[in-house]
Amino acid sequence: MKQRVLGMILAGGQGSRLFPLTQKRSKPAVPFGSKYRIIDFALNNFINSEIYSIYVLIQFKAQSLTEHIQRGWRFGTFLSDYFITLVPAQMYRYEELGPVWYRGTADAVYQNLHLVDNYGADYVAIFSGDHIYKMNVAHMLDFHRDTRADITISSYPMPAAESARFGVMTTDSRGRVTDFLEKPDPSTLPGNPDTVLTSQGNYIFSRQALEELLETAARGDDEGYDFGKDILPMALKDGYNVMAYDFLRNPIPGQAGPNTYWRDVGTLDAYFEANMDLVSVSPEFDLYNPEWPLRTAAEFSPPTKFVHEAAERRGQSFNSLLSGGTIISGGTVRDSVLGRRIRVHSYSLVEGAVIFDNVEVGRHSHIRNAIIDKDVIIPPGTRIGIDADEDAARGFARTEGGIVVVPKSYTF
Ligand code: ADQ
Ligand code: ADP
Repeated sequence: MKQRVLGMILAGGQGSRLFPLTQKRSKPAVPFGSKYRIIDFALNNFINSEIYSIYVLIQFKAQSLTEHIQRGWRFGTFLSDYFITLVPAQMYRYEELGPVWYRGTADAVYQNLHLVDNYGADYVAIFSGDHIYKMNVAHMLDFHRDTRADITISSYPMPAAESARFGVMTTDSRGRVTDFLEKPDPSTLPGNPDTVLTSQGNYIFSRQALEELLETAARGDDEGYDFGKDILPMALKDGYNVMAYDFLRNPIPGQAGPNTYWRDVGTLDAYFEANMDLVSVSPEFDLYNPEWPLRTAAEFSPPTKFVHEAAERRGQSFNSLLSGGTIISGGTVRDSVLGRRIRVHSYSLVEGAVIFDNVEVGRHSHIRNAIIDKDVIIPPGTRIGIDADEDAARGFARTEGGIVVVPKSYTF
């Protein structure tokens, strides 16, 4: 009989370091790359790997994510094994746990273990909804089966100096995990290594191991509700077979060479850089691979238009991504990622900017090194990212890397 694989996406993250982009939405709902949201990449990884039964676990500021998924990620109605269903924290175990929301990543799954049971899953793929990458989950699943693992963690090498942001593991020669430390301070790493093997926050569990570990953790006295902090160290202590899957060996159809691209986009600078990569001449991350289609919630917007009325009112754009509903009339856009329904008026210059949906750039404006969230009208003659004092006077945050952020619905 065909083995049953259930996909779960952890999508409750606050993304506090992305503030103010996460002021009104969770991190997985943050727009990325003109027409996508961060969660689209995790969803596409499942769909392109033929995992069609997916629960998306949400809780924090989930309205935007909910609307995105309902608008764009619907299956038909009569195939019961094809679903992408949102699972908000709903105190399903109220009688047993009292009034608690999801207390961590493992608790989010624990509170929904009945879904694993109802589905009759043999394997549960529990993936983070926070990252930009492509991953053929079917290949990781083969590895999980071949090594008879109880748990497989997808892993990625990182400079040791970054270890405080990740789960860090050591493995034996066959890839079996021998030790797992959640976010260790680099100075405490044994042997002072240059690189470490980090967890990508993506796990495949055999069902029995998942149920046993989550039930055991729930019965324990220690307040432990995270996969990285609590469940994985416990699994090692209890002798489960925990394997590290090498992400760099993950084959993506239609893509030559190793699969090296994986970005956390956890900070505004990292987020900005990842967008800028897309508009570079040879991006590391390819949106145009027809063998790995990247779906999102589409909208029926009119085509993008460029209006050139005179030599000095040249509507033009270079090295940029644009989506529907946009009119570049007499202004210039370069090295920028623009969302939908953008207007760029005459004599204005937008360079090195990430602009979300519904933004109007008035005449004679100049925008540089900026992220502009949704629904903003920029009046004529405005400068953003040009003069630090002007930006500070308007209350715009400026990142370490010098990126200025204009929050959603800001009024000038
Ligand atoms: P963190 O970066 O700390 O470490 P975490 O905040 O646990 O990640 O979020 C992991 C995923 O779960 C994200 O997709 C997030 O949106 C989601 N999430 C967080 N809290 C949730 C909740 N209460 N309910 C539902 N979803 C929730 C983790 C691992 C590390 C690993 C890094 C890789 O713990 O070991 O190295 O991810 O980025
Ligand atoms: P600007 O202030 O930059 O000069 P406008 O908004 O006046 O730009 O528009 C300039 C040109 O852009 C218009 O003459 C028209 O050709 C085109 N344009 C503007 N709005 C629309 C629209 N809604 N549909 C199609 N074309 C439009």
